[in-house]
Amino acid sequence: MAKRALITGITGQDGSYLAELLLKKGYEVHGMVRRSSEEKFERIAHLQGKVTLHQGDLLDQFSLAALLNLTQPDEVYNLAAQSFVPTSWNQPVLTGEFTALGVTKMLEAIRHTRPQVRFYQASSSEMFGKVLEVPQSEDTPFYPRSPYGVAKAYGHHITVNYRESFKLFAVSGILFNHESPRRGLEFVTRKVTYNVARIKMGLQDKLPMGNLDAKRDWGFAGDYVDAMWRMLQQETPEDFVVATNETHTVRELVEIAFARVGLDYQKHVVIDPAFVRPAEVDLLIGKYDKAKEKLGWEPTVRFKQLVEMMVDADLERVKAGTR
Ligand code: NDP
Ligand code: GDR
Repeated sequence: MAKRALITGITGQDGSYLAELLLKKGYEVHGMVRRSSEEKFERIAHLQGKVTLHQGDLLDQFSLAALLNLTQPDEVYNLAAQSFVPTSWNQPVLTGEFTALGVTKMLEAIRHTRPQVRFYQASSSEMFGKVLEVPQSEDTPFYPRSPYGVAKAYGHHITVNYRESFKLFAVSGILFNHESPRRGLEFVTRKVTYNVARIKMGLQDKLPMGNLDAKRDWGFAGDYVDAMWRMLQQETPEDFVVATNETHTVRELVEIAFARVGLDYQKHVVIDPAFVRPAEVDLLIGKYDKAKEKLGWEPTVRFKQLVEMMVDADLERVKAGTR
């Protein structure tokens, strides 16, 4: 019989790639979606009829338990969250409700209705924040720098705690930044590649940016969802760092993106303090040795290739008049 998976956050970047991967592997895929006055499921439009969508919300614990009862999943991937770091300073309480307590609500629902489930929690390199070690591994202590990072650290620890307290198969993937042409427009990679395409097409001239010196370890989302799946196929539940072990500045990102369309970033990028954060994560670089050894996982797309893939996709979209 086909394995069944339930994905929260299926309408997000990672949810769409994970749904594709699981369908390819023969899974029956269920997704939880929030009710909205207008249904905007662009990222999974091509999967219509192949995945089953159910209304539910991380804030509503009974909706989670009901969904587990209804779908009887073998695996649950908890990808839903308020995931944009700057918003977490404007809406810290909501971020805590979704991104932190939401995890406990799901774990409680699993514990009481379907304890045999294998559970994946979307943890983040933002938990390392003001890093205490370079590069960062599963053993590096956390020092989050935003309400989002703090909320993710809670979600991480409660997942470990439920594994240890109730013997749940619950794992946490500490994923570093991962991007794709499906990335939300406000995140820095997509913001840059989309605006580069618009500038190239003569639709605007300037690109306002924040801190160009921040360094990130950027990978491809398609690679990272494969690591999530591999974590749930292990014999014993363990946590893993998923990264590329390369770090680049936002300035390099901007330089490569503009160069891809034959432009000089210095003529177009302007610094706008509105995009500078109250507290910054200056340097992230992940050590994925454990994932390589135990999961047989490695990234297939490197930084320059990733940026160019995104610029090319955005050029096509802008030419076609879509986003
Ligand atoms: P997105 O922001 O693209 O997607 C977030 C998803 O969560 C959307 O489907 C959104 O639904 C859903 N969601 C938000 N709040 C709720 C709620 N209260 N109830 C139900 N669903 C909700 O994120 P990504 O796909 O990029 O990331 C997936 C997960 O991985 C997130 O938890 C993120 O924090 C984490 N992560 C991401 C990394 C990255 O670089 N991408 C790195 C490390 C961790 P809707 O469409 O309705 O808004
Ligand atoms: P991040 O991603 O905060 O790392 O969180 P984001 O792409 O928003 O920022 C990366 C870095 O770029 C700098 N920056 C800007 N960022 C944005 N968004 N807009 C700008 O104009 C800009 N200028 C400079 C930022 O200061 C920052 O240093 C992402 C999210 O996906 C989280 O959910 C996830 O957990 C982490 O990655 C790992």
